Amino acid sequence: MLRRPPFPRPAASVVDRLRSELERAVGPSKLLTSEEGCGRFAADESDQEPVLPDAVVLAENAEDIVKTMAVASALGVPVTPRSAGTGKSGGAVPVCGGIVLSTLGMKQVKEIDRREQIVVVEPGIVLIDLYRAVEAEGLFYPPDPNSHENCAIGGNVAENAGGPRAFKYGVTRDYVLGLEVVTASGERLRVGKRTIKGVTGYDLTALLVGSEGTLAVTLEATLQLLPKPEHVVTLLAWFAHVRQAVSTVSEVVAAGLVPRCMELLDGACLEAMRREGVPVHEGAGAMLLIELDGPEMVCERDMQRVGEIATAGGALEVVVAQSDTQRSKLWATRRELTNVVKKLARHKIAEDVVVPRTRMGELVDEVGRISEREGLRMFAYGHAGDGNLHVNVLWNEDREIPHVEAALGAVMRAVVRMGGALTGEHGIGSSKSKYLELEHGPELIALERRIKDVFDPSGILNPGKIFPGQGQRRGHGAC
Ligand code: 2HG
Ligand code: ZN
Repeated sequence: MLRRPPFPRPAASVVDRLRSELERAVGPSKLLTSEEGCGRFAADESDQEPVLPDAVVLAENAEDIVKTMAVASALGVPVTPRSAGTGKSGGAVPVCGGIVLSTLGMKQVKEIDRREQIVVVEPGIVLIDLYRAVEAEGLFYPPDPNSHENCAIGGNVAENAGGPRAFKYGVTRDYVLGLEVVTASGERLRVGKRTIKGVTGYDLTALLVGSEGTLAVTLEATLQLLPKPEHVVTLLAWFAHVRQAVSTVSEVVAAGLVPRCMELLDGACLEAMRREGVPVHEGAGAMLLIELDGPEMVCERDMQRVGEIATAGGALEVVVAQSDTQRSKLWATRRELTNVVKKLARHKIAEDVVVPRTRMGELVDEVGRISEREGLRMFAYGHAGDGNLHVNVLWNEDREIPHVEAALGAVMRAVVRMGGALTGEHGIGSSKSKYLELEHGPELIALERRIKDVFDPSGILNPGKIFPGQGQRRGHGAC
């Protein structure tokens, strides 16, 4: 785990008042203040150091959120909004202490409209339950951050989650039509629309999606749906070299084909899978997992073409999943990858950098060079269709930390040099805030800080995230 200097926390006298005022506002059954209770809300799924909040509010409805924000705002205490806590960038870690505001108890599907193809949900709904609800109506919600069994829509909205299907279907922001939110001062607002078109005024919905809980707390999201695809086919292509796999991705795109997923695993990942007993083609140094959806005849035709392109690109073998069970197995293996890699060392960091698709080979080579130079095991896998790769760094001992820091910095600089982005789907959070300036530069960051000030003048909403340094907080618990 990488450590950082601690942020200042609210003073003990403020914490006492906070706890009693929260108890009065939401009631004791929705409030946790014990070390054990709060301890469950100290970390997310990033490698960021856990920080104990002073209080946890288990919101069950919009009123609980409004009341919590009113108390926090009056006392100037930080609030870290949280739904399922599956984030990978430390977004839900309460780095300044204060309140964790959990919305996981708000799981309602409030409305599904088949004719308008929209669904209205609360922030705590877990993605798999959302899928089930809309699929029962013949509809489809495409974003899938590869953790649909655990993650909730509130976090997906906060981080603008992406995942394997983004190449064809885009990311969470592309499906959020409107939001109901509570601002830092406890004001309840609706932004956006319920229609496909609607360009009135500033697009605050687009701004709030991906704002990592720093501008407002989501109460409700109105999401655009699509008709459920008639058919899905999944194929696997094994290559000797990662460069062949990467150029196959570009050739598939150049041929005008639009698979819904194109996932790449490099040689180091395949090695890790072999060790876990997962069957991996002998001699393979890279793998592509490609999935197409649509009308059956189109899928079959396109699958044929993808197979031909992969073979022409040097694939050792192309295998088509023969059944739903086989498909699910392939995806289960891909989903487990993060855990498989985790077993290889005591510590792991998974970045989610993006480069132009055509430069992915360059990135993978650069990762190889950095890994050698710093003496660290590094892996690259992820959403090759989008040029969005999870560069992983593994280490065991604290003495390796300077090398880990050097490796991460080198990856971030390489990505920006190639015209890419620091994060494609996990957000900046607290883990990448120190690199923000590499991509955005000081003037843009100054403007972004002014936007933050407008929404949250005392800086109580998720301080210590996105922006480098001490965050934004100005309240009297001073962080
Ligand atoms: C994925 O694509 C997720 O599986 C998680 O974004 C990536 O933690 C990881 O390695
Ligand atoms: Zn991912």
